[in-house]
Amino acid sequence: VVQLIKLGGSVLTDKDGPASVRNDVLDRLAREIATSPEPVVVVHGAGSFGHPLARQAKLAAGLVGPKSAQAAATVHASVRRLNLQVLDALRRAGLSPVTFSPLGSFLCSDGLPGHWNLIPLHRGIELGLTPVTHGDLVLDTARGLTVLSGDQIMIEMARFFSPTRVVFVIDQDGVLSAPPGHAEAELLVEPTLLEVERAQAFSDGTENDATGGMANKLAAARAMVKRGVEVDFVNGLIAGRVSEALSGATTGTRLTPEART
Ligand code: IP8
Repeated sequence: VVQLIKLGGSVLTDKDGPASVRNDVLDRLAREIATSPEPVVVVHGAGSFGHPLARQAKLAAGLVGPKSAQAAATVHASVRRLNLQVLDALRRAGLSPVTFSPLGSFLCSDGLPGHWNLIPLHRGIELGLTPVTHGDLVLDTARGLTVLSGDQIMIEMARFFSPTRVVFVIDQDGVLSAPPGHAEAELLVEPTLLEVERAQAFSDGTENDATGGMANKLAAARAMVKRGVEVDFVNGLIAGRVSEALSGATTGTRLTPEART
């Protein structure tokens, strides 16, 4: 049995700032992941290493102009720089992380991820390695290239691994009923899927994000819960929340398959 964790790019980086990592946060999160009683598969977002340029060059729509290929290569290289820093932090925490790159393995059709052979990741876990992957540019049969979010990758992973738990590490205390700052925004602790759907509709299109931000994450979470997986959202900026979630405690928002309606 494994646990799946998505480290949000907005936690690892300041999404609206230049491409730089919050090193203290990354190191602490790596140490918290290392306390997991079960093997962990780590997926991370792109944050400021991917979203600003991917949005600016409209890469989600594919190879739309003469400079698209070059922009795609730039974003890919940048995301890999972030990925190396994640590997370094996980190694410092005592784990043995290895990256399985989506760009070399995934073929999307019009934005929808196709098959990815995850057996090598499974074998890696058996050998004591910690598989790591990330949101990235991937090849697409209709668009040439597209932006594949780590959140989409989580759905594929959950399908294959049937994890005990899926944890989304974000930069707020959990899922809010309305976008942060909104007068009605309050923390949903154990929401029904209907409440999650409402929160999703509320956040749609409100963010500076190449892959749909919180709305996309909530859509991914709902898809997983419907298949019987428990999904947690925890604040990665607060020490201890991730290790507690990995040990089974509720520290933010928990979506459970029992609370479906
Ligand atoms: O941060 C986006 O991945 P995400 C990947 O997981 C790029 O949504 C290249 C912007």
